[in-house]
Amino acid sequence: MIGRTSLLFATLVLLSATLAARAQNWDTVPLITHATYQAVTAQGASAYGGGFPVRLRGVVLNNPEDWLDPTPNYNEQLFNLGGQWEIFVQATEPGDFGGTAAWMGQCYGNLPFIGDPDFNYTDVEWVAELQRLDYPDGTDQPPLRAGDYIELRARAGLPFAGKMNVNEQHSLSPLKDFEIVRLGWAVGLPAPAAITLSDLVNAASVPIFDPTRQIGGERHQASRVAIRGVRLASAAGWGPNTNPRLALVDTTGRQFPMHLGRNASFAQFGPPAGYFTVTGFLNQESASGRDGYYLMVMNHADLLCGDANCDGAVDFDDIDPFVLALSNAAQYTAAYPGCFVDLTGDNAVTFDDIDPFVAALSGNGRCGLGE
Ligand SMILES: [Ca+2]
Ligand SMILES: [Ca+2]
Ligand SMILES: [Ca+2]
Repeated sequence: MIGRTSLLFATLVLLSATLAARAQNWDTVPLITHATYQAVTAQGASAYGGGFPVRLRGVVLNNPEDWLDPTPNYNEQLFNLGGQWEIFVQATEPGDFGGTAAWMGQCYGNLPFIGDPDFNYTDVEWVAELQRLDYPDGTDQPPLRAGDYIELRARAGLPFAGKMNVNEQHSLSPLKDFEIVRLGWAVGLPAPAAITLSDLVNAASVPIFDPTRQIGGERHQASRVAIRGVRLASAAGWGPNTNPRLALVDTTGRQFPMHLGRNASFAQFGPPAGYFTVTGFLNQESASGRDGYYLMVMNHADLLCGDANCDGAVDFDDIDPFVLALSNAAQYTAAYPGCFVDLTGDNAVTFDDIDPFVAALSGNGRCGLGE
């Protein structure tokens, strides 16, 4: 009898929390900028003190399953979070910049500082949580995708490894749920900032950290960049869901880490042999908050080979710049700073690069073809 009473009580507590969560009037909740939410101190810690709930708007940068595996996986193993789900949302409002990640895990109870399986979602509960997020307009409508414009409605968040995330603060209570409202379908990804590795790291490959977030890793955190003039330091480990990360390197020897997502395209297409432009967004995982930036690349199509004029497309406009690179390297570098169209990886543009250039041209810049 006591058991049934306490079960009834627990059910009533959950029900009242659910009703309270649903009762939230979001129209009166402040709409804040990502720049405000991601502000940091000079030491790299979160400087956000605005509290919750808040609303943030922006464009979704990744399909969640291209980054983390959401497959339900209830377990009680220490550190094993079971299914995980995360999107990055880039600012689009005038005057705002950067972006914010929204994360959920299935088995919070397996975190050592919790250590209690009562804090894990069952597989059924986890699927229900994800359904809410993946289908903001109902399951009869298309799922949330990269390029959708959304409002993120956060009841909670935590600083994690250099970012201020939206999350549930490791709680199963509906009072900590975050919600997604799809304001625009498939509006498209924001144009990437055109950069080189010198915008992210110094000559010794030490990350550039600016606590005002105007330059370096903070500037580009959770937002799209197109990094030109890079190759792989090594192709070892190439494939979906790279662990450890690969290293990008430029002609000066600067290095920067790159993570390839879970998308099968990384198994279908091989690594580029030479230099390329790569488009993705920056993540940060850092103990100090002042380093640990890396590039997130979600699809093989985000690597571009043969873009001799670095305009983001590989087409006939690249032929003359390629011929210039072949005939006069100094003039080419002056005309197209940061670009390098060595496609064979021997650090020179020679006749050997002609065939791979033609292959890239006929393949719209797809890397890993005919090299
Ligand atoms: Ca940061
Ligand atoms: Ca081009
Ligand atoms: Ca070459």
